[in-house]
Amino acid sequence: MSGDGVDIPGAIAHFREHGWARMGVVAGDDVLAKLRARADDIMMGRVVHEGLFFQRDSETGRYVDLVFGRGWEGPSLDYRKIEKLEVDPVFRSWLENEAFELVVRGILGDQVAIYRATLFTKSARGGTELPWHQDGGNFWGLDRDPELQIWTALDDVPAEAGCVEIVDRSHAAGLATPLGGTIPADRALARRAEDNVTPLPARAGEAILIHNYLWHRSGNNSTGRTRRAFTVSYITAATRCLRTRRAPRQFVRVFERASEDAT
Ligand SMILES: O=C(O)CCC(=O)C(=O)O
Repeated sequence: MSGDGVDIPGAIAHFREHGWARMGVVAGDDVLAKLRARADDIMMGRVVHEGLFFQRDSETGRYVDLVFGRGWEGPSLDYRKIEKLEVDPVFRSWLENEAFELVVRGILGDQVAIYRATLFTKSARGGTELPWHQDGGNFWGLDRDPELQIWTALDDVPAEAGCVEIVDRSHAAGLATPLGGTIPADRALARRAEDNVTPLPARAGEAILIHNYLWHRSGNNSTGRTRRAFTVSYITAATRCLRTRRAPRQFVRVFERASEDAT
C-alpha cells in the first residue's frame, strides 16, 4: 500500500486532537486474503514461529474469566490474542507498508521500532469482551509511554462484531492510573465513559490510528462470523525496556529497509 489516497496530515491532526483517526481502507483484497490466511494458519498450527504469545477466548466470553499462561493449546480459531507477529513475514510486511511509514514517521520521527504486533480476534462463537483500557503505564515496563498504535480490520467489523469503542479525546488527560491497562470501574464512572462512547465500526482493510492513552474497549461478537484485527504499537527507537528480572527486551526496528510492497 502506498500513501496515495490517504490524507496523512489530516489523519495526524485528527489523531493529535481526538486520540484516534481513520486512515480509510488501506489493505486491498489480495493483502487481506494473505493476512487472513496467515492468521488462520498460525492459529491452526500450520505455520509455527518460536516465541509467539497465544491466549484463547474465555469460556464465558467475559474478560475476567480469561486464563493466562497456557500459550498455544492446539488447533483452534478461538484464540483472542496472538502477540509477537513481527516475526511472521506476512504480518511484518504489512506493518511496514508505505502508508503506515508516512504516518508513523510523521508522529514519531525517523527512528522507529515496535513494542508489539498483535492479532485481536473474536471468533464466530462470540469472542471475549475487552474492557476499557489504556495501553501504557508501569504495566508496559518502558522508560516512556508509547503513543501510536495502528489497528487494521482484517474482516468487516460492524458494531455487533465487537468493534473498537472509544471515549473521544480521553488521551488528553493522560493515564487513569500509574499502572495503566484496565481502567478501574470508579474512574470510568467518574469520567461518565458510558455516556461518551464512540463506536468505530470498520470495513475490512480499514486502518485506524489509536493513541495509547485513548480509553478503548470492544464487546463480544454476535455476527456468527470471525472478526479479526491486527494492531501494531510503534515506538521511538530510543525507548528502553525497564524490566530487571530478565534481560531487558530489545525492540525490533522497522522501516529501515525499503519496505516490500505488501500490496
Ligand atoms: O481489536 C480490539 O478489540 C481491541 C484492540 C486494542 O485494544 C488495541 O489495539 O489496543
